[in-house]
Amino acid sequence: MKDFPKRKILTLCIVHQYPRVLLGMKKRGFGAGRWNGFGGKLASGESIEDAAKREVREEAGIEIISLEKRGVIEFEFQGNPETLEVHVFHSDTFRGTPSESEEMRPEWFHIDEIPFETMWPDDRYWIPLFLKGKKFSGRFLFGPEDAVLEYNLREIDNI
Ligand code: 6U4
Repeated sequence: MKDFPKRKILTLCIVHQYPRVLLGMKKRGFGAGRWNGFGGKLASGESIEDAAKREVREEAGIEIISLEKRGVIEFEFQGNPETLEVHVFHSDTFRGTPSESEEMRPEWFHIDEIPFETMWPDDRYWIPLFLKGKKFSGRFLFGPEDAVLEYNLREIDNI
């Protein structure tokens, strides 16, 4: 049978209350050992935005009050037909206090001290746009050891 390219939709939410951002140390699964925003796969019948809120609740223990979609990024891995379509959200209002879950250990970082060395290698490209309030779309191709082999990234007016 022919292999059709597969596409998986994922959410990624970064809480940004200037001058700090909330990241989580991923304790297990995909991206373990890296600081990242909170997010994951959609449950069946769920909207992308509802999934984004649910994942933050499950992973960081806080209730997102408002969020805005800022970017869509496609990730591909050399030799793998699957594309990850990650919808990136910005939030600046939530209820509760971030707390550790089985999946993530949340921590606030000053925007001048974002730990890019321990994050997905694409983050240093798009997080500066995100912090400036820009909207963006992009694509990254990863090679061995998740090195960025190719990428494109552009600011957009509407998402
Ligand atoms: P479960 O079902 O919980 O085991 P898991 O395999 O751990 O899932 P999941 O659902 O937490 O994965 O989703 C992965 C998360 O990582 C999503 O929030 C999207 C995010 N992500 C994936 N590739 C990324 C990349 N290159 N850069 C980035 N975030 C990425 O900043």
